[in-house]
Amino acid sequence: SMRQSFTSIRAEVDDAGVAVLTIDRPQALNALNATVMQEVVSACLFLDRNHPTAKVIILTGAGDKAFAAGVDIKEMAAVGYAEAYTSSMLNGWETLRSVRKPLIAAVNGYALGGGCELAMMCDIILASDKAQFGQPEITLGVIPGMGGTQRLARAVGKSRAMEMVLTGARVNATEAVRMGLASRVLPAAELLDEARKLAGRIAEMSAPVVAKAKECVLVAQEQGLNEGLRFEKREFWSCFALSDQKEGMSAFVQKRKPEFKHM
Ligand code: CO8
Repeated sequence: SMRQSFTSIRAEVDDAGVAVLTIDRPQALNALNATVMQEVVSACLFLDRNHPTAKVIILTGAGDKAFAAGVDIKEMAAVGYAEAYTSSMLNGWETLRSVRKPLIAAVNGYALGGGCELAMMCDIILASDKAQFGQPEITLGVIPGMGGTQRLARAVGKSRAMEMVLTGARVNATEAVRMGLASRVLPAAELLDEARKLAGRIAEMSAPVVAKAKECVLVAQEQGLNEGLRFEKREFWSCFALSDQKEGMSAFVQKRKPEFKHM
């Protein structure tokens, strides 16, 4: 349960159905060590599957400097190839792909390397005016290993992704929004409140319909147009099997606010 004690993240769920997970290693700029990975993944899976009142998950970093300054370099430095390969190093993060509830990254500072990749695994990125995004792996003699070469290229296009991945150059929040990597820049002091507002608006919608909409947009990133359109149409039709579709449409006809039962 969420009562399990975490050592490297904080977790809370509010009455509006918004869960906030905070990576809590500010002294290491929230570097993603094995414990952080295990705790973020297990908290997300728990919230997704066993916590019906949590509707949206916000991921952020403790302190005012970093979302996450990457995978923990001190933990990774001495790993050999055989160990990295046989232990499927960093593969645990891939589990986040199975989370049906929306994930919002509230990027409050550095999102570098694995931190940038973790933000890109989320469905929406909100950036504070202090946010800095980058894939500095090349400067460490490695390449991005948590989806950076793939998701960054899809998010910002080949040429800009190449520049970032081949040089390690960082982009600030304004540039990130201009490139399409993040949705909005917010003053640092307002970032979490705005993320909660956004999450709260989504939390009012029908949870199964939100999950369908999320899955369809992800298919647009992962598959071709023909498959995507076919997938979308089936998901669209399937909404008519839900009581929330009847509620949403009859509320419109009756000129009242819908009250979704999330089923
Ligand atoms: N890992 C471990 N510790 C870190 C990390 C990190 N990624 N980032 C920062 N820290 C630590 C620092 O070592 C320092 O600790 P200490 O006080 O013990 O020396 C503390 O956090 C504070 O950092 P700085 O003193 O460096 O703070 P500055 O404000 O001077 O600089 C920077 C901030 C620019 C963010 C700087 O810390 C930095 O460059 N960090 C590393 C960024 C980076 O290269 N990230 C990518 C890591 S690699 C990765 O994420 C993916 C690898 C994928 C491989 C796939 C294999 C399968």
